[in-house]
Amino acid sequence: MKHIILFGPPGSGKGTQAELVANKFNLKHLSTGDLFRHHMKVKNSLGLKARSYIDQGLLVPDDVTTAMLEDFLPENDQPEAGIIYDGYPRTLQQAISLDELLERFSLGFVNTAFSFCVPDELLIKRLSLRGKTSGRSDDIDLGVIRKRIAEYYKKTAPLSEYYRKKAILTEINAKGNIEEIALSLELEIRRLSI
Ligand code: B4P
Repeated sequence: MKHIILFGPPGSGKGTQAELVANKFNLKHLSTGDLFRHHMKVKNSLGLKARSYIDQGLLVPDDVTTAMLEDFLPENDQPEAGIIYDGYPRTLQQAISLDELLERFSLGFVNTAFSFCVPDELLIKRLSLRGKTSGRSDDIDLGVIRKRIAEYYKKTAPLSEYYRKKAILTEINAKGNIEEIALSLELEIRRLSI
């Protein structure tokens, strides 16, 4: 089973590209952001907890997020060719937990991690634009958007080093249009023969 990670700052296009890659390569698309939004919509206790962090632009604590993944993995050990992770891991602890869970459930290992690189001004532009139509509370307030970007640099950017040391990091220039980025991602996946 293949395991492909996409990480990058908010608005870098992870969710957009994960969906395209999942369809192209018959992968299951796991978006922790979408899972949280589902729990928030049905207003269960996990959703209420997640909302208190997401609305402030903060990451949801690792134990809450990893518990959600622990439920997801055993239910998704078939039939697709693998999983594309969109927004998980987002901290070093989550990266370690993912490796441990894959081993515990005998699901293989992370094959590659793509780091999406986009300048901050473009992130702010994309997210503010989405905020006008998405109804997402975390896309509306400029202060919250900036907080999310700051959280990324503080907590998620160090993942580059973690995956570089394992020799599975590929940086993707995610400044262009959606089709150009999708094509470069597809070529990389084929080149790496994942
Ligand atoms: P996510 O749902 O992952 O939201 P995101 O970071 O904004 O990225 P998303 O994938 O949705 O957007 P994309 O860049 O594709 O997370 C939301 C929140 O949940 C987090 O802030 C955090 O609080 C919490 N959370 C989630 N996972 C967590 C974890 N593991 N640990 C702790 N907390 C967690 O797209 C953005 C916009 O840009 C879209 O409108 C899109 O159409 C547009 N766009 C994309 N690519 C473009 C391109 N090339 N050109 C022009 N526009 C483009």
